[in-house]
Amino acid sequence: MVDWARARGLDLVGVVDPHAFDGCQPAGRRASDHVPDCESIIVLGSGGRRCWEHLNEIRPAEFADGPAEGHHPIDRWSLEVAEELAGALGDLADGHSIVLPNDDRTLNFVQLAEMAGFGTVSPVIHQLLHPDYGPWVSLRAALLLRTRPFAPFDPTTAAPFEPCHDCHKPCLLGCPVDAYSSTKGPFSVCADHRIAGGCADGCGVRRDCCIGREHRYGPNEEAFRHAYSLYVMRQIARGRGLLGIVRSLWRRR
Ligand code: B12
Repeated sequence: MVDWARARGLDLVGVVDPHAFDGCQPAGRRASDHVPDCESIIVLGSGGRRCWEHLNEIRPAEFADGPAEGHHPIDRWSLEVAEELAGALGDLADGHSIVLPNDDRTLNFVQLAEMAGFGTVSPVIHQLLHPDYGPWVSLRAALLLRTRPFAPFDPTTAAPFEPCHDCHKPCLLGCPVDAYSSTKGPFSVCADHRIAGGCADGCGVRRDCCIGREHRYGPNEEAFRHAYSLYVMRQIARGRGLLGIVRSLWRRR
């Protein structure tokens, strides 16, 4: 399954026990809200530049413009790959559901990724840090199954990875408005700054993390992804709220 997904640009694949995941999620954000008798969650993601390069090779026209309403080619691709995987699983995927990170009823993908064994959620910047890719990880889709074709990731078998423990935290200095130290929370501070034109080409916090710097997205990818989050921030600031935006992006084909 890993080689199969890798050939499609999604090189991070893991399996999560939905009972363990649901046990730490609020009502409305659980796997069982999508598939009541869910028995496994297959999580797909990408690290570094692989997914972007793959998509630009096979579908260059889709990246000619920046992000816009109803246009997120990476989400569309992720949905296609997850659907193909469900198809390949045949009867084992009967009654499945696919959840994307930008869906209106999404799941907490950062938590899912940690439970899938992709890395550790930073206690400093709250992003998932992969041992090689650091924060240059994008979480792409979750395939929820009513069967258990693969064993879920078992954290007791993995080597400990505590990336921020002894770090001098240069990431925090990468933010010109000190968003991660603000009592207002990172988003309002970050959003105010970015909507005013700050940090126009990328996130300094991500760039300054000690891990995975060689896997930083290329300029076009970084600009595209960063423009997407600015687009969402602007919509939130205009009062449309998160739900309205993600709903408008849903199942964009
Ligand atoms: C909505 C959203 C946003 C919104 C948040 C709006 C808000 N707070 O109201 C905006 C557009 C601002 C945003 C920005 C960014 N985001 Co964002 N975001 C999401 C998304 C799609 C949904 C979050 C959600 O509903 N979670 C489910 C609920 C139950 O969990 P929650 O903890 O209550 O959700 C909150 C947090 O997830 C938080 N959040 C969202 N993004 C990020 C990023 C960081 C670093 C942190 C600390 C928190 C955070 O906002 C949510 C709503 O309040 C997730 C994907 C996902 N489904 O998890 C990506 C996701 C969490 N974001 C991600 C990233 C990378 C970013 C940016 C760094 C992108 C960028 N280059 O600008 C910025 C960081 C901004 C900052 N200052 O820290 C990645 C994290 C990857 C990783 N390695 O951990 C994710 C997983 C997307 C992905 N497909 O990989 N994001």
